[in-house]
Amino acid sequence: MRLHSPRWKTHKVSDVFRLPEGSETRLAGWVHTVRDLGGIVFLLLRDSSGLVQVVASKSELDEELFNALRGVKPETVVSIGGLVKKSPKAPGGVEVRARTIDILNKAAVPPHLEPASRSKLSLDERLDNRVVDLRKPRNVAIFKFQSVLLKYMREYLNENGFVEVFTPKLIATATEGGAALFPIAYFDMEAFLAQSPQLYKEQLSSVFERVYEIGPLFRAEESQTDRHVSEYVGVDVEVAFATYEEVMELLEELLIYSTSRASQELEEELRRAELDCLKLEKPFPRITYDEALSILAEKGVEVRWGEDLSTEAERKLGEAFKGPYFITDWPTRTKPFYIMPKPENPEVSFSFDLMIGRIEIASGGQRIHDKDLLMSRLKSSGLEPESFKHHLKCFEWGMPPHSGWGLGLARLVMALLGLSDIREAILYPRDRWRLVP
Ligand code: AMO
Repeated sequence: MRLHSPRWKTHKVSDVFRLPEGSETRLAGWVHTVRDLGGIVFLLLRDSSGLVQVVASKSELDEELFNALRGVKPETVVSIGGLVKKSPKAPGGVEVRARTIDILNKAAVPPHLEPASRSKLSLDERLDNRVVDLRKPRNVAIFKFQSVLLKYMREYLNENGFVEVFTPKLIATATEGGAALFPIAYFDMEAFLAQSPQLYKEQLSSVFERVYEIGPLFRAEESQTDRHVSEYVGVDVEVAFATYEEVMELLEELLIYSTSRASQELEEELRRAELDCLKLEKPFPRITYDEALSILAEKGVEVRWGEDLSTEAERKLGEAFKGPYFITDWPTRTKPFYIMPKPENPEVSFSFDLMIGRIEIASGGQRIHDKDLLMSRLKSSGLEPESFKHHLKCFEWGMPPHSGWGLGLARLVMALLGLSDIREAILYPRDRWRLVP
C-alpha cells in the first residue's frame, strides 16, 4: 500500500527549496494568498511544512484552468504540478512554475479568519474557529514543538529504564483531595474523570520500579486564569527506591535533554515562526519554601508560613528567577496526603514544585510508603480511608519507598516558548466556559 498518493503530492513544500532547478514536482496543500496580475497569478501555497510561491502564467496554462485559478479563494485545497525555478524575488529564493492545477476542494473562510489575514483576533475568536487558526505557521510550529518535545521526553525515559503505563481515566475516588473532580454518569455507580494517575503510578512503582504515563487529566477548575484549564496532558513519573532529590535531578535532566534536542531539531521552523525556546541549563536553582518566603518578604509580599503561594507571590518570585527553579520542602499541610513529612520535623515535607518564571510546571516529592502513616495523613486531610481501601491494601503487600512528580505539558510549552496563555498550547482547550469546538 502506498502511504502517499503520487498523483496528489510528490514533495512537501519544504522539499522544494532543496530540489535542483528544473525538477518536476507535485505539491498539495492550501492556497494561502492569491495575487492576480492579469496575465499572471501568484499563489502562496501552504502545507504543514511551509510556504512556497507558485506562479501561474496565462501563456503556459490551459485557459479554463487559468481562469478558475484567478477566482480561487484562500484555503482552497489544491494539487499543483510544475517545475522548480530559482527566483531571487520569491520568498526563500525559489518558486514553482505551474503546469497543472487540480482544485481538490473549494473553501469559503471569512476573510478576517484566513490564516494569512493580519486581523488582530481575540483569543476567544481564534479558539471559536480553531481549525483555521491552527493552520497559521506560528501555531503549526507550536504544536510541532510540543510533539517533538514529547518524542524526546519519551526517548529519555525509555532509555533510562522506564516503562510507559496507561492507567484508568474513569475512577471511583479523588486522588488530590476532594476538590476539582468532574463527576460522570457511570451506570449506577459514582464515578469521576481522573485528575491525576497518582495512586496507580504509586502502586505500579511496586511492580516496574520506574514508570511514566503521558495522558489526559481532568480538573474542574472554577477559576479562569491564563494557566488553568479543565483538561490537560500530564507527564507523570514514579520511581521506586528514589529520594525526592533524585527525582528532581531526573526532571532537570529530562527537561534539559528534551528541550535542547527539540529546539535543535526545529531550529529553522521556530526561527521562521519567530518563536524562541528558553535555554535550560544545569543546575536549576533550588530554594526552600522558607527561603522563598524571605525573598518575597524583601519584595513586600507577605505569605504566612503554611499557606500556598498566591498568584501575586508567584509573579514576584518569577521576577527574581527568569528560568526554571525548584521550591522545595513545603509545609506538609499545603501538600496532598500522600506526600512524606520529614521525620525530624513533620510540619515540613519532602516535596517540591518546579517553576519557570511565575508558572508552576511540575510538582512532586517523596511519598509515604508506611500504611499507618498514610492512614493518619488521609484522616487529617479530611479524607475517608474507606474510599481508599483498594489503594491502602497495596501498602500491606510490599510497597517500596518511592518518589515522583507530575508535569503539565501545556504549561511547559507555554513557559518555554513564552506564550501568553496556556490555551495557545492546547489544540482544543476546555475550560470553565469552553466545551466547543
Ligand atoms: P499537581 O496538582 O500540582 O500535582 O499537578 C501537577 C502539574 O499539572 C499541571 N496542572 C495543570 N495544568 C493545566 N491546567 C490545570 N488546571 C492544571 N492543574 C495542574 C501543573 C502542575 O504542576 N499528583 C501530583 C503530582 C505528583 O506529585 O506526582 C499532582 O497532580 O503543571
